Amino acid sequence: MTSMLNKNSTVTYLPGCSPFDAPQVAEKETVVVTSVASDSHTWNLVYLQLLIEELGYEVVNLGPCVPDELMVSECRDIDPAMVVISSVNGHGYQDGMRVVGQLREALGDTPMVIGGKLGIAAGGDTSFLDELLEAGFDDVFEDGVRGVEEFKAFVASIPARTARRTATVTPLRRVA
Ligand code: B12
Repeated sequence: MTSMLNKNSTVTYLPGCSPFDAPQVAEKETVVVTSVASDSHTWNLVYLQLLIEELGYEVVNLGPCVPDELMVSECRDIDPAMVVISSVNGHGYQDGMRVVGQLREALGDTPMVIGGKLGIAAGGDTSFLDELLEAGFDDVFEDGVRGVEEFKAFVASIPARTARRTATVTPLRRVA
């Protein structure tokens, strides 16, 4: 196809319409969804992945039965905007207490939460929730106590990491 322009042509673009401008392209932040070492349940993780994607994030789902060291090393590599731990087998409290300090050491003040069925009292005994908060979680979502609506509110409250939320596309260079 012959070009409408010859090599001496000059093209005038409307302000902001030039392909040589540097557009701001929204880049989705990444959230890590993971279960803990003892827990083999998976649909809770699938559910959370879909929910968090709907909230506008990329999700890396580490899956069930994630050993502590793997969780920490993956989170360190990914440097996520948030870590969401889910456990429903009744051992989430113990697993969460064990791993949160290691995650804090690796990720600093990155938001991290845990939720699901963390004990075996079906929300009846909430005494351990404060311990999880004191150990380092930013929030704890025990079924029947704090649920998905509260989780959504938590996600909405996370301060945007503006430097990473928008990426500047390298301007195209004009070929002489
Ligand atoms: C399917 C199932 C299994 C399957 C899992 C297969 C698989 N690939 O996932 C198998 C057979 C392997 C299994 C094994 C066991 N299971 Co099971 N399992 C279930 C069952 C029937 C359904 C779970 C499910 O898929 N739900 C669908 C998902 C989408 O929902 P969900 O898991 O409930 O998660 C929701 C909430 O918890 C919440 N949520 C979860 N995480 C988070 C995190 C955050 C941040 C937030 C906001 C919300 C949130 O959101 C989700 C959607 O509403 C439940 C009972 C039930 N009806 O719920 C028992 C259940 C979870 N299992 C239970 C138990 C005890 C076991 C075993 C220990 C049994 C045993 N003695 O071997 C083992 C544990 C194995 C292990 N190592 O973890 C108990 C847990 C009891 C408790 N915590 O008080 C349950 C509740 C059954 C019961 N009533 O006793 N299980």
